[in-house]
Amino acid sequence: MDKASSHLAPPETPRAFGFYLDGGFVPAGERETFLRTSPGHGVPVTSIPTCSAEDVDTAVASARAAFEDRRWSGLNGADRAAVLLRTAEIIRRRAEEIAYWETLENGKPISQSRAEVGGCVGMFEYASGLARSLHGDSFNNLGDGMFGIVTREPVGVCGVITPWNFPFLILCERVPYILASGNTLVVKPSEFTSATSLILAEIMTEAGLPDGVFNVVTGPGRTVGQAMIEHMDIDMLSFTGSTRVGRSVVEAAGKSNFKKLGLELGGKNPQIVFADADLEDAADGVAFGIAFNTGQCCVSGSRLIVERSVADAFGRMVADKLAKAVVGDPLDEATQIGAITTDAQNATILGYIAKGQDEGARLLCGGEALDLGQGQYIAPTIFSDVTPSMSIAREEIFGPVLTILPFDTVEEAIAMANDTEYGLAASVWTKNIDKALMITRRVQAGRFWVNTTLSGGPELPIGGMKASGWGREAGIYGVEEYTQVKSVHIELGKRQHWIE
Ligand code: TXE
Repeated sequence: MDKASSHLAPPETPRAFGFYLDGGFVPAGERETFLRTSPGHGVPVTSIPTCSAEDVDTAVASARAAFEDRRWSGLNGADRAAVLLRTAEIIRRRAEEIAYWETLENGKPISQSRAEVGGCVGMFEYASGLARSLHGDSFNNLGDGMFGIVTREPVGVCGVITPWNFPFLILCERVPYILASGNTLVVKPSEFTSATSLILAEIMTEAGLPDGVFNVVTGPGRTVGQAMIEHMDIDMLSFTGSTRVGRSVVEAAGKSNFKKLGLELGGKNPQIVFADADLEDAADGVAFGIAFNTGQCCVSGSRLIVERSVADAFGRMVADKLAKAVVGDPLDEATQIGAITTDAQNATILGYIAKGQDEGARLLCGGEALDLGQGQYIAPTIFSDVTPSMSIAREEIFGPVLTILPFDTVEEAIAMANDTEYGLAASVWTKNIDKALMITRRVQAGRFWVNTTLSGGPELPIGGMKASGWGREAGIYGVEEYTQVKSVHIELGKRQHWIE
């Protein structure tokens, strides 16, 4: 797995993982195992235990014990920071291994996996500083007889349920921030992409994280995930996935212990392009925004809302760009667009492409599965002659499918951008600062890009408005989400008696 060895290939036999409990791997033993097939190669690559609801109980008990005896929350911020920094160092050292398994299970290009792992190093490094700088507030204005302090405390045992589209990145956008304030964790990765979450567990133990602070249970959402969302002893849960399951997470929280929730759900994100934009840059950005990670991004720019005077020409520019993108073996360094991660998602995307044609939209490019001799691939696809009511313009497709909607006025562009149940992300392309700021203010989205798209880093928070979710991850916002605030009132001097 040396980066220099240019001919990466899938393993000859699947790598068997255990799940992770109390500082060590637990082999599958008598449990069933799930054999994950690489979507880019069609061969089995990993074998993952199917945990039971009892395994979830054991993992939560381990995280609870680690929280209650304060082996992590009782450390000072500097000691927690040291563990997070050592984790960053080890991720950097094992980056090639992590990228390899990420690409095998997910189907994303190896160059992209490497870049994502690099981004995850930054998440741990940044969060380490926050472990030291997190603080509360004080009120010295309550008169001579009273002093007020607001402290931040960790919430307790946190559950994290992640999807298959960015298994390692989404995990690292949460875990170091959750750990910074002293919480303990039980993580459930998607059943399709568990390997890199398990590797992270091993790395954190090596970095000095006390046993029991970070546990990973593996298996399907409907059993293992469901046991977590209903659990009475998980204090807060971060869920990233479909809006449908997000709804059941909210219901389960209401029926169990009212656990605090963080939700990052679907998106149908607008890319608003004005005629006065640098159209070369915008075409590249729009192509990237829809084809990056084969469009399997909650923040992918799937609705192109473009000024009518340039709409036809701009659509062709984006199509020309996409025609040059290299679709192929995810383990090949040159590949820019990899495989579709799951069979179900492949069927969903092809279903939407057929539906778009049935509804009367016109294919500008793509529109078909690509036969590369192995794995499952779909050509980047653009639809024009789309109307706002078509399902391809309204529903999250989660694939490389772009719809073009022309507009005539700024007000119309804003209305179209907001004409969705979602509010996760949006981009605007214009050289006019007035228009750029007006759009930024009025379009409802948790993440916004001006003359770029899909950029990010540990400083800026992640999350959505409307049906795209609740709360924010990453940055100082991500640390504060996983704390609870306590108001402390300190009376000074002799008490004025209520009963004389
Ligand atoms: O998501 P699920 P799926 C969207 C996207 C995609 C669709 C379906 O539109 O086409 O969702 O993808 C766990 N209780 N997004 O089916 O099922 C599951 O095991 C608790 C957008 O894969 O929501 C996995 O770990 N957990 C999204 C996680 O939830 C349950 C990313 C997500 O899976 C559960 C992924 C249950 N009852 C898909 N059922 C984004 N916002 O990035 C499943 N899970």
